[in-house]
Amino acid sequence: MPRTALRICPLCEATCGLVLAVDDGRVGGVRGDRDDVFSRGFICPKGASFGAADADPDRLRTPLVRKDGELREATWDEAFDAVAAGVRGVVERYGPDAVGIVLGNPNVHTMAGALYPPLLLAGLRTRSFFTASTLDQMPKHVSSGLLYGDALAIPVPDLDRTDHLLLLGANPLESNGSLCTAPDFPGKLKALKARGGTLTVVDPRRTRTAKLADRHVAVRPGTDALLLAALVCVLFDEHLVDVGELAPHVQGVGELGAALRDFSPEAVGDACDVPAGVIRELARELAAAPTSAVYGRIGSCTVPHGTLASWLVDVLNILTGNLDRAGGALFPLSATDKAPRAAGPGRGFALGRWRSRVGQHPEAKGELPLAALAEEIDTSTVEGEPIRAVIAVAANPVLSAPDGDRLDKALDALDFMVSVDPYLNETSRHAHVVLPPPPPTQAPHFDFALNALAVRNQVRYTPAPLPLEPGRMAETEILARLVLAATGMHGAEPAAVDALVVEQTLGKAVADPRSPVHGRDPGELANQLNGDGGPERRLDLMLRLGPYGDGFGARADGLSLAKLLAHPHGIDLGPLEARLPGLLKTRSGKVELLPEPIADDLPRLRRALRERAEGLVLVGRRHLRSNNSWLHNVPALTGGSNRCTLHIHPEDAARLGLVDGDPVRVKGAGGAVTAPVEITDGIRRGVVSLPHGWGHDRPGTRMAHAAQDPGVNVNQLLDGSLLDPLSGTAVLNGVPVELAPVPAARS
Ligand SMILES: Nc1nc2c(c(=O)[nH]1)N[C@H]1C(S)=C(S)[C@@H](COP(=O)(O)OP(=O)(O)OC[C@H]3O[C@@H](n4cnc5c(=O)[nH]c(N)nc54)[C@H](O)[C@@H]3O)O[C@H]1N2
Ligand SMILES: Nc1nc2c(c(=O)[nH]1)N[C@H]1C(S)=C(S)[C@@H](COP(=O)(O)OP(=O)(O)OC[C@H]3O[C@@H](n4cnc5c(=O)[nH]c(N)nc54)[C@H](O)[C@@H]3O)O[C@H]1N2
Ligand code: SF4
Ligand SMILES: [Mo]
Repeated sequence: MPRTALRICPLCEATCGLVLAVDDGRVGGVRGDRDDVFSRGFICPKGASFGAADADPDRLRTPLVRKDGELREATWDEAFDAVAAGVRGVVERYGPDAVGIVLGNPNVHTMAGALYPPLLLAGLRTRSFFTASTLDQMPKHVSSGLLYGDALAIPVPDLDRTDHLLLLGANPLESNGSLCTAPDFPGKLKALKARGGTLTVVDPRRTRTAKLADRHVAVRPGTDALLLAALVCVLFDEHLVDVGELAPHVQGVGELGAALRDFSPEAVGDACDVPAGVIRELARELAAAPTSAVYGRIGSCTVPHGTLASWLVDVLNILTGNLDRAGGALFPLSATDKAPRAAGPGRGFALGRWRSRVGQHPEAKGELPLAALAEEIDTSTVEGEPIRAVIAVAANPVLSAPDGDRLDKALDALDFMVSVDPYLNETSRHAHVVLPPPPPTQAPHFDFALNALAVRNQVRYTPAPLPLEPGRMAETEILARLVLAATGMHGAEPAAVDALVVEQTLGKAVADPRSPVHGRDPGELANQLNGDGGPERRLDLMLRLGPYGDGFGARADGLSLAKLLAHPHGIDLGPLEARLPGLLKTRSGKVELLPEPIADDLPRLRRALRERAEGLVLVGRRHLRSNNSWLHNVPALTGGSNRCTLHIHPEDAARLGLVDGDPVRVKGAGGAVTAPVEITDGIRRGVVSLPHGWGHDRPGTRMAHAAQDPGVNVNQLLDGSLLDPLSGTAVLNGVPVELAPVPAARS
């Protein structure tokens, strides 16, 4: 029978509500859910292709286990037997640090990815922990950790109410937004302009977002921290600093002004290629606007001074009195956050509690740089055990991280590797066991991670639109079994994993005098939990103990899973509200404006004033119909302008004798690739751009459509040595490259 089913889209951070037309176990049409309390019917071309992506025939249906060197279909029991033997063998022989855990981006888009990896990490107790964050937003975590004492406290621009948005290194018209969950980000920018607000975009490319802006500043790649420091400098210089109501909760304003004194607009102008006059004007506008918000993303994170730039974004919001107020940048409060606590000193945030074995990179937020994974596997000349087994969940670092060729070899030499992945791709082809999750239509959805970054507080849950096909295993169960197999409890019931979490969480809650369930019987509370299985019961638990929860009866109208299920289009929890000082966990109990690790990194920024590499630098780009490395197998989402071409300015092309469409050799520190030239004045002089996630021509993969137009792996140009030192984040933008025409092309 044809019917419709709701599903929150997992394909980007916007979390749009979709209405799927379902017939005979398949998705027909897809439209945006007009009744969704948050996305209000918005949908993009990726969401519209959700059915095609979901039904991709190359998605694996059964586990694969390597026998005699070859990956063959196997039963789930055989697969988990092999995982237990493989991981435990390495742990017992070499210790837990010899097992690397690698988590990729889609973990923030699945319930399983939120609920189980923390248990895997805690159970295995390995320090060899890597995620896509160190190719992405780790600088923001570090800056938040240092400023607020909480690496997860990330303020988001109040898109719906701000009068002035300064956006750096983000292209939400293609990406649909990041660290700022906002369905219809493009519409919100248009609405900002329609209500008389101002949009400034800082990007070396004239992106679709930049075209929408009142002003586009084509900054030189990698110099946002200098530009932002100069804005701060002007605020101090021209007596425009006004911290406003936040003043009692902020320390270090004076010290900050002194520390940034030498970064005047005149001093940074040459390095940034932005005239001093423009910088002064930007600063004055920020200060003069009734409300304003500064927001930076990939182009300001994955650069040599990513942490400083991320910190300066918040510093500007603070100095203009716009942090934590409507129209500025605010901290969301999601339904599964911990209930807010009373203000006061916290434990603070520590960096570098341990270091990586080979490169001696400091940990950040418990993670080591993903760019250092290969060396941690293939280097045995340094003291300590190399990584000999890898557990990869939703990760494709062979394409996403620097120097995929080296990682390819390293992964191939492992004693054991398991990938939880729907595809046999560039990374999972190295695994001894591949555990495929079901397609999204067979999985329920709740945004544990992204609701905490949303521009409006709201909560939505969509149960699985379709039942699991025979032979399928829910990803939550796959990960629960993986936790058991990897931690020496192979064979135990996966439900025991969830039951243990429930027991521990309730145990803590009843002992906490501030909890609404203080003093109650945990067993009785556990019996009250609803849900079809462990993951749903855990969701119910988090909702009920959360800031909007029913507290197991303490607040009659509060949230619970039952209430959420009764509101299939979600529940609006209102606009973002001020959360300071309660949210602060710094040792001082204040916003620490000039933390020591930041101050210690300023001399490096000062040196950057004078360093200006000659020659071309490379930046990335995203296409609306792409998603990192894994959607190139869906025909509806490929072709047209979604191609792996090298964007170059007409003058640079002419100087190098390059003709549109010709192949060009691009050389970087880590290697060389050949891609077709696309000449466009949408990019500034001196800068070229290649998208990431391409390079689908490796043998042993099973992504037939992607392999037809493989593109090249931009990250092969990197050797993995360039990192933002505070966060361990790879420098993926502003990378020096050389170009050479490919002679054969002219015949
Ligand atoms: N040069 C350059 N490199 C970049 C970037 C850049 O801008 N420029 N961006 C970086 C960023 S921001 C990120 S986040 C990383 C992403 O890096 P990764 O996370 O390594 O890559 P993804 O392509 O997002 O996909 C990871 C894997 O998840 C699998 N997958 C998809 N859906 C599911 C699911 O539901 N469950 C499971 N278990 N697996 C699933 C896919 O098949 C794929 O193998 O790339 C980074 N790399
Ligand atoms: N369609 C699509 N959507 C996606 C993804 C995708 O692959 N495709 N990936 C998702 C993921 S994992 C993430 S993290 C987000 C990322 O979301 P965004 O941050 O919006 O990502 P990008 O589109 O890469 O935009 C980064 C911009 O920074 C610019 N840039 C490069 N270097 C610099 C610099 O030094 N300074 C400044 N100011 N700008 C610079 C680039 O030209 C580019 O336009 O997108 C998510 N959404
Ligand atoms: S904007 Fe993102 S969440 Fe919304 S439909 Fe498109 S891919 Fe899905
Ligand atoms: Mo990302």
